[in-house]
Amino acid sequence: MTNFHILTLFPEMVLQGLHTSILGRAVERNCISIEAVNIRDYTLDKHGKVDDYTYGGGAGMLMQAQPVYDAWRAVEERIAARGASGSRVIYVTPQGRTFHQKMAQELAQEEDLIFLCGHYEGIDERVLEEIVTDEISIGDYVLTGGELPAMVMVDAIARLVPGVLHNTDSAVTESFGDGLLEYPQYSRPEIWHDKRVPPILLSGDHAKVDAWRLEQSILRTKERRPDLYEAYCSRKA
Ligand code: 4G3
Repeated sequence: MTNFHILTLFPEMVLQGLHTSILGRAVERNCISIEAVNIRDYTLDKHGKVDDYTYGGGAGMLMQAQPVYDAWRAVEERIAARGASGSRVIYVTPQGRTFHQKMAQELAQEEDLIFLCGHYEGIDERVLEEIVTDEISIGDYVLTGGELPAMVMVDAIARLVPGVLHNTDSAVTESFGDGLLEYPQYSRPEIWHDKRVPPILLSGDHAKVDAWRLEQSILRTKERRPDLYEAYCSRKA
């Protein structure tokens, strides 16, 4: 069971996206919980403002420290009421380390995970220094907010939490579980647009099927992701 807490200015966006399909059913079955906390609810500004200009000038606005800090405190208090504390706080930012499958596996072991989604040009550095334990990016591109990256990470982590996927080994067998890309897959019909399903897959010989799939995974990885292929070869050597 992992409890995801998402600090955001757009709670509906996050909840809408994450309560759909497999993760929605996992929430209903109490395998995970997903809570979105609206940072704006914690501002002390009478007009509900959460951003301001940056000292030193330059374009754009910055999220202020106070509402972010108070929203985080409220979440930490709820977690403490259940007897847990010191939860990891992940700030979703292009300045972070790039997210990958091993990070997802490690984070899936945590009881509580707090995601902090920034907007505008980011968040006042002083509150980040006080509450953030991990700065993570989903890749080298800039988005309008941290919500989509947080949703990407929650999805990647949640599917590794025990019970979320029904097929227990699909979470490990798929791409990156062993550092290789997935092999090609086929379903009915046997012939489509003059293309046949590789005959070995119809042979019923499970050992041969497994060997073929591994070979295809290796070929694909070598072709498409030479970086992953090199790492795979080093591990095997
Ligand atoms: C903080 C994350 C947040 C600073 C966030 C922009 C892309 C990613 C934001 C900042 C984001 C990513 C919001 N865009 N690559 N936008 O994970 O400059």
